[in-house]
Amino acid sequence: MATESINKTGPGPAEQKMDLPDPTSLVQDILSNYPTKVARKRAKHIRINDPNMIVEIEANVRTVPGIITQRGCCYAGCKGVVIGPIMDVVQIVHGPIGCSFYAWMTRRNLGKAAPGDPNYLSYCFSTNLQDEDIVFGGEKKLKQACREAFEIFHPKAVAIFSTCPVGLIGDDVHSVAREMKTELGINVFGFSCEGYKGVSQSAGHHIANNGLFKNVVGTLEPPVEQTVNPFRINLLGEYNIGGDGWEIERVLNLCGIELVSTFSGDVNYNDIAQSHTANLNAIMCYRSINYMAEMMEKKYGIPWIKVNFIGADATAKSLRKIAQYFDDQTLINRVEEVIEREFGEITTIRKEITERCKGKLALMYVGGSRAHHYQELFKDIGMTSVSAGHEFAHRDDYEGDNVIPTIKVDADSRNIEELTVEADPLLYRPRKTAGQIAALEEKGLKLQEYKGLMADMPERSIVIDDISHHEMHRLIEFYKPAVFCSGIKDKYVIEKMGVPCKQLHNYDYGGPYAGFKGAVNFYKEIDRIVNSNVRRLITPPWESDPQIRAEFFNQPSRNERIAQNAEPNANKSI
Ligand code: CFM
Repeated sequence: MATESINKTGPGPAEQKMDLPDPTSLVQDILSNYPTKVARKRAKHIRINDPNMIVEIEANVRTVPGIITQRGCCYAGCKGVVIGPIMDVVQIVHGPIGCSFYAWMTRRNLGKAAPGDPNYLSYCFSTNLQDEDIVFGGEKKLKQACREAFEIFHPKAVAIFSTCPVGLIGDDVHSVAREMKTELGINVFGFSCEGYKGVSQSAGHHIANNGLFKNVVGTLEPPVEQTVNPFRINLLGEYNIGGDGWEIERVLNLCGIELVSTFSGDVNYNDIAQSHTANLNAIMCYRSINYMAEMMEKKYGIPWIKVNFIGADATAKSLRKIAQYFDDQTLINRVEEVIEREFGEITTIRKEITERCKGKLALMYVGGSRAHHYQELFKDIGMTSVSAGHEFAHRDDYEGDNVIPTIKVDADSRNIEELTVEADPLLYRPRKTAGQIAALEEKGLKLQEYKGLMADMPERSIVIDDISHHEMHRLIEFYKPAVFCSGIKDKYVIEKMGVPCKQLHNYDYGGPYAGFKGAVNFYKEIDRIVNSNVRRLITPPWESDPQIRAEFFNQPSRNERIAQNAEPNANKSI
């Protein structure tokens, strides 16, 4: 019984094809509501999918002004997403207090420091720029903030983040960081991650990757006795939202795989500083951290593989992939034992929930990787992801990384620094020989490869990049999905249409959803959501008694009413 479930990988794209209606009329309908110029632009972001013949989709370009996008800013991607979760670095936001407030515990990247170790996640450090600082410059205030933070906390490192006004007035955060580094004797580094850079938070990911790579990675050599386990890996692009990273680590540890560093959930400065000693980089969120993986491969010789720990089948597959990479029979056996044991608990509940959920439709529109990853969880319980897309992904996230050489570099991307990386004369150590890599490829494991979202989606599903509320509205009317997964900006628009919305950014305060225990949590949550009767049993107040009546514009004019003598106080002036 267990074996049967373990080997099951869910319905493949071809099996799902039959159920899906032809969405051509839907696409036409969506576009016909736009002005011609907007329709022309948006048409390039909407694709009817064919996993066997992947077509080009427009992505990572500016949102059409006036359209409500779900995207965030460059500062959000750098401070909020990638650097923010590092627990023991004091992170000073150089800017008005609003920018700091926005990034203050709004993303559920959990972190628990070891007893006695600092954890600054709950703090909000800001230079609180005022009008006079904008006029006369804010560098002095920034230096003062660094000194104050050092005096109070004595952290290992301080990171400084630029916000829009800082970029506009030209404060040089990097020269301040250099000066403070010498003065305070700790690592101080700055990020030019002004909110307006690039077209979304994606630009901030890249800037954060560059900063961590230049200033932290490779700066600490761990004692030899700490590096004896050959199966030492970094987990890249895992931010411990709702405790996901903890569940993944539990499973990895059961298999005997040691986590050197997680970029950057529940992580310390020193973990990242010694991450160059790992023997593999396993990537969860490719979008936010692929730059780091590429740079570490070039400088230190660490290969990367794409993994996905979202979904029980996907977790089993990823563990097997890691074991295959290390090519060690003991590890392979242990991984199989762990999978068998963990599935023992999952199988019954999954079967029961699949009975109630199978055949239902899910739509998901999230940031840059979850719209792909979560399809595996839905497959686990027999549901189909009929339409999905990212807010700020690039073409490689959709079409696979083989299209990277064909991506046009526009003015917005040119704005972001591309580091030139070479092999480190002392620390470069290829983890696999050319012969070993060829042997792995022969067995089906290709290193440095991500196939993207479209290859995994069924034929005739719809993929939309940087979706608008109008498009979302039409999708819901067309598919009447059982659940729509997205974020807070659109959650209540969706729910007012009578469709339950599951937030996949912060999980609506739930989670973890990764790994094996996380998968069970998600099955139960989705079962509760899609099989709840609440929406069928009540009529929402705006349907039975709308406050603004749609007939308003069809009312007779005042003169008409007077003529009809329909108004009792017709002669009274208004
Ligand atoms: Fe990567 Fe993320 Fe995501 Fe992301 Fe984000 Fe996020 Fe996200 Mo919200 S790093 S791209 S910038 S998986 S915060 S933890 S949920 S949009 S899909």
